[in-house]
Amino acid sequence: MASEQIVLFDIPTKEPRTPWSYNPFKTRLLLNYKGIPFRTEWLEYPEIGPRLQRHVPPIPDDTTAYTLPAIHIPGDIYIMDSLAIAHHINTTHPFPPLPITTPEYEPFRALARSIMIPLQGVYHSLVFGRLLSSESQAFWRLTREPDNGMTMEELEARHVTDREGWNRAWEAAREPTAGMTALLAAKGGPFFQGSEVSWPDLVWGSILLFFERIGDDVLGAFLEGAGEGKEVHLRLLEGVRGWSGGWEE
Ligand SMILES: N[C@@H](CCC(=O)N[C@@H](CS)C(=O)NCC(=O)O)C(=O)O
Repeated sequence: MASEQIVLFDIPTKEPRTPWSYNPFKTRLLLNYKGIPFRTEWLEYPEIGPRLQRHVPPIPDDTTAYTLPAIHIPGDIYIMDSLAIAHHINTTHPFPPLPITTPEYEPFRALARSIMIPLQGVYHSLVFGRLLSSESQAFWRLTREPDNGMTMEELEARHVTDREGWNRAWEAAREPTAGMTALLAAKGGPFFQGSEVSWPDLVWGSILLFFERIGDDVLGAFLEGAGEGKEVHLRLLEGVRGWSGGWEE
């Protein structure tokens, strides 16, 4: 019965609604990889706090108290945070296995951070301009504009429209991208552990899906920056793509 299914709370694009956000993508990939039936409940940014606050404690000491992904498991269990969800699901559904703390985990996290930080101006402005509904756009003006110290339009002008700004962002991501390529290729691919899937695959796969959802220009710039290494990222992307559904109405 539908009411007995797990519910994944995810942030939609504007109509027609599709997933795009990389943190919720991790849980979507996880549930599909584990073969767990679920349905999607879409929450625009301003709806996240009001929907979750009766069920989960806020994130301590953080200006953002409630985030997605979150899931609702029949029996009235709510879990917020992609990693907490992954640990819980690994306990309730040990098969197929999904090792989380692999030897790649810490170097992977550091590389992913170093890739994403210089790209923030690119993806914040393009998510705002291309993907979000007007409701979520209004929320981003209140939260991401102070974060970036400028309007979304200024951010886009500086990091996307201005080709020098665009090139500078991708250039800064190039070295950690080379590190990520080496880590992903180390055991022969398509996954970080070779033929076995582990948590970093779902996280990195989510980021590649996110780039793709923003646009061919973004995924294309990433792959160009990866140079000859682009094939290993494309193999991972195709390796996780089959787990990216479950939202279609
Ligand atoms: N550590 C968290 C991060 C989640 C996160 O930051 N989610 C963003 C969407 S990608 C969010 O919900 N932000 C809410 C807000 O900015 O108010 C996880 O992996 O679950």
